[in-house]
Amino acid sequence: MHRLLRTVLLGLASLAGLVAHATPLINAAGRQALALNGRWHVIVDPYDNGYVNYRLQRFDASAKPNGGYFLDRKPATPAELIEYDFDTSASLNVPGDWNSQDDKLLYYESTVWYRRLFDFTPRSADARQFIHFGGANYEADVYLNGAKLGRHVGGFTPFEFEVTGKLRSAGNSLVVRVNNARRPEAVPTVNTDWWNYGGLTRDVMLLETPATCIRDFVLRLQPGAGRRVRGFVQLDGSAQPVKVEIPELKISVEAAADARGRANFEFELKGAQLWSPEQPRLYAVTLSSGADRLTEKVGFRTIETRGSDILLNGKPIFLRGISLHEENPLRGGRATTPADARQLLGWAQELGCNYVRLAHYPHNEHMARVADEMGILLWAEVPVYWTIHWDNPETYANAENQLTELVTRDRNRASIIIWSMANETPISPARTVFLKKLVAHTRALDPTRLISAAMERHSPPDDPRTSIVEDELAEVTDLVSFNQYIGWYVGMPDDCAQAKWIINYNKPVIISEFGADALQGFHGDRRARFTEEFQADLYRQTLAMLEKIPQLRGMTPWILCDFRSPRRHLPNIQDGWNRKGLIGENGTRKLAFAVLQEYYARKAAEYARP
Ligand code: GCB
Repeated sequence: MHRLLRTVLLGLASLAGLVAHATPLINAAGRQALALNGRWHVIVDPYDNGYVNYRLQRFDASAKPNGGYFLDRKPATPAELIEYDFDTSASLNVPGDWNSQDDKLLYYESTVWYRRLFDFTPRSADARQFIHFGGANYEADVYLNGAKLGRHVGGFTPFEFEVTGKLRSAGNSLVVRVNNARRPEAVPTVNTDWWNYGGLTRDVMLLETPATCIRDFVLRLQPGAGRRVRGFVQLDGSAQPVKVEIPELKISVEAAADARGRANFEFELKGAQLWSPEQPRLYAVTLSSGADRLTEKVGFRTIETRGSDILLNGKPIFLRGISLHEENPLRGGRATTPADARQLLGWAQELGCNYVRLAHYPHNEHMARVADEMGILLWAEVPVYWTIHWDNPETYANAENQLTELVTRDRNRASIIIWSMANETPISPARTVFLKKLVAHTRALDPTRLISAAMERHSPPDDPRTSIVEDELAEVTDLVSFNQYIGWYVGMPDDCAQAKWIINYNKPVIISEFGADALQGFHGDRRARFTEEFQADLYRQTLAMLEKIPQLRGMTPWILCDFRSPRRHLPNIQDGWNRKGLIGENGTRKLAFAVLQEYYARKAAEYARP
C-alpha cells in the first residue's frame, strides 16, 4: 500500500481508537531494538477509575482528556489534585500474569494499569518504530506519552502499533490498561476449565525497521508438488526487489514486488533434508529488500492425509501426543520463556511423544519455535470453547481475528501441522455454520496444513456401551478428532472393555482428550477415584479400547501436567487444580506416565517398521 495512504488509514484507525496494526511484523524477536520486558509499575483499578469518569464516560474518548491514568501525570504544584502516581505504585514483572505474582490478585478479574518509562535513540532519521506485544489477556488499551495508540481484543495473540515520529529521546511513557473481565459474548466465553491469568503475559518489544520493511512472508512446500517451495514476501513501504537466500543450499532467488508490495516466490529445494521429529532440520533463510534484512530458521516438510492415514513427508505417521496448557506448574502461572517451553516439551519427549496439543488457545511464540528445534509436531487452537455465542456476528469476527493472528504468526513453523477451530462445542445449526466459516477462512489463509476441531461422542439412549461420532463438521475437517471420558465422567474404567465405536468417516481419527484426575502421591485401589492407581488403570484400559478403532492415528491424552482451574473445589485433592496431569504440581511423574510411555514405545516401534 502507498505509504501516505497507509499512514492516513492508520491515523484514522487510531483516531477511532479501535485497532492494532493489521498484521504484526513477522519474527518480532529478530528485529528487536529495545526489550520492554522487566518491572513495570502497576495500578490495580477494579472500578476502572482511570478509564471512565463518574458518569462512565471514557477519558480517552475525548480529544482533550482531562483525566485518565494514561496521562501519567504528576501534580505541577502542591495544590493540584491527582489521585494516582505510577512512580510510587507497586510493580510487576513483564512478561507475566498478575495472578501468580501477588496473592491478592490470584482471582482478580478487572483492570490493571501498567506503565513503563524508556529512552530511545533511533538508528537513522528515516527508521520506523513499532511497539509489539506478544499478548495481553484479555483486552488492552495502549497509550504512548498520553495519546492513545489503539486497542486489542483477544488474550493470546500478538498486536502492534507504529510509533514512528511519536518517540522522544528520553522519558517516553508507555501505559497499558489490561482488563481480563470474562464476558458472555467473548472468545472464550465466561465458562472455561483453566485459570483466567490476566496481564501483559508475553514479551513487549520496541522494534525498528528501515522505511520499507518486510512485514510478512510465507515459504513452504506444497503437498504433491515435489520439492517446490512456494510463497511470498510482503513489504510495507515502497515496492522494491526482494531476495530470498538459503546459503547452506546455495539458493538465491530474487523477485520484484507488485504495487501492493508483494513478491511471489517459487523455487526448487535441491539437496535439502526435510524436517521431521527424527531429524528436525532447520535452514537459515535470509530475506532482504533494500535496507531491510531478516533471518529466520525454517524447516521444510509436507503434511497431508490419504484415507485414514496421516502422511508426513509422504510417510504414514502415528501422532504420539499429549495435551498441554501454557502453564509452568513448578513456578506457577503462565509459561512465558523459551526455557519454559523447553521444560514442558522436554517432558513430552521423555514420555515418548512426537506430537503435542497446545490447548485451548494460542500459546506464546516461543512454544512453536522450540518445537521446531526439538522436533515436536503441534496442534494449535483458538479459544472457541464450549458454549460461545454462535449467533453473534461480533463473536464470530473476534474468533476469526484470533485465528488470523495465530495463523499469520506461526505459518512458517514446520512443527505446526494442525489448526484446530474449537473444543467440545454443542452441535446446533448456528454452531456448525460458524465453525464451517472458520474452516473456510483458515484454508484460505493456509491451504497446506490439516484442519480439525475437538468434537464429541454420544451414545444412543438405549445403548450406553456404543459410542457414535457423528458431526456435520467432520465432513469439512481433515481429521476426525474428539474428546472422550469413558471411565471418568462416564462410568468406570472397566466399561472400556465392552465399548463399541461407530465412526463412519474414512479419515484419520485422533483422540484429542481422555484422562482421569489423580493426586500425585495418593495411592489406593484401582477403583478408588483420585488415586494414581485409578488413573493408571484408566490409561491401560482406554489404550486397549482405542486400539479397536481402525482409523486411529494418534492421541493427546489430557494432560501433561496438573494445572490450575477455578472450577476444581475438592479439598485436599483438587484445591483449585485440575489433577488430570501425568505429572504433579511438584514435577513428580504419576504411575500413568509410565503406562503411556510404554504404549508410545510400542507405537514408535510399530511405525518404524518398513
Ligand atoms: C474437557 C475439556 C478440558 C477440561 C477437561 C476436564 O473435555 O476440553 O478443557 O479440562 O475436559 O478435565 O474435564
